[in-house]
Amino acid sequence: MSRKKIALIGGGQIGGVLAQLIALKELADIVLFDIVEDMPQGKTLDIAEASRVDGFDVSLSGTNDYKDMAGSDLVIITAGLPRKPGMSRDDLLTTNAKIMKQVAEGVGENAPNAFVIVISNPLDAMVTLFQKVSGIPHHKVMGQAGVLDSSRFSTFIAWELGLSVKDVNAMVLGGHGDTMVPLVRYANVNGVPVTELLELKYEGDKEKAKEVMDAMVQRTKVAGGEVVKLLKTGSAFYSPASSAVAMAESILKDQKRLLPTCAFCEGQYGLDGFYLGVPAVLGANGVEKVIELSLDETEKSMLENSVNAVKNVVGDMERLGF
Ligand code: TXD
Repeated sequence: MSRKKIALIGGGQIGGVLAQLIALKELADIVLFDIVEDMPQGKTLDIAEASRVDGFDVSLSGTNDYKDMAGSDLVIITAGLPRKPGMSRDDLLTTNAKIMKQVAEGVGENAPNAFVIVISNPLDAMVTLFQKVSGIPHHKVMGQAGVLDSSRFSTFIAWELGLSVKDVNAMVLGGHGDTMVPLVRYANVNGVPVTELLELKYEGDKEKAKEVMDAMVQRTKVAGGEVVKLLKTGSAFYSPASSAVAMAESILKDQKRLLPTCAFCEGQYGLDGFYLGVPAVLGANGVEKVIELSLDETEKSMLENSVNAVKNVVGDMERLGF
């Protein structure tokens, strides 16, 4: 098996952690691109110099030239500004759309056969723009948000129940904004519904159990902002990197994991020709299938609300000329 190559576009906070995680997992050789001179070269040199200690055999290089991403199997994009306290993800639209357009041209020209995972915010709009400008087929272009939002939800559930997070399965659908849809009904711990475990914990007090679940759902929706507020100088970067690596691994190793992915819908969930966070099978062909779950009336209306929020941002972007 020949070695895989991953290009990381954006060598900031998330880009740096991505490079280190990919190296530790020996998932692929790494090219880290940024417009800032010397910085990606410095970061990759630093990570490479840990290779003896950590025992990984991958090649790492930093660059300011798009040509160096030629032949990449997969590209992960974090180029763009992160939020500052008080900002919504949508506030980043104009600045990051300009950056994403440049990036899409660079990737489209130099790595047209790669799979692409976009991380930059506002996520749903940035994935849409990247695909349109790069011309890379829809099934190869996707966004990372749902894996992280679901991991956050799972973490809160594990803390609340005092159980291992390894056994928690919870999924968040919809756009990567405050209208995201954590799926309460499907959340479980090794198959046991979380709603049931909460009722057991609160000795049959259904109201209390619901109150606690509602609070976890709410915390999940604003979890990105909670981190931004604490960090003060940027947004979450460890967990978004881990989440994108899980998606990359599923594609490069053809694992066929069912992961919440910002994927192109063609009729699913009543959406045609539109990117949204949905459960998708990720394998050697990229987004191999979008799974359409049955949703109850409340879930449907929450998802519709989220779809409208995404449509508004994408509409704003188009009105701005992107
Ligand atoms: O789950 C998710 N999808 C996210 C997304 C979770 C958290 C943060 N998320 C978003 O990722 C965040 O709102 C930002 O839009 C991106 C990247 O976040 P990061 O924390 O890594 O931001 P940094 O540290 O500012 O890094 C951005 C880098 C920086 O080094 C810039 O020099 C570079 O992007 N940059 C560019 N690279 C390439 N090409 C161009 N044009 C360019 N412009 C800036």
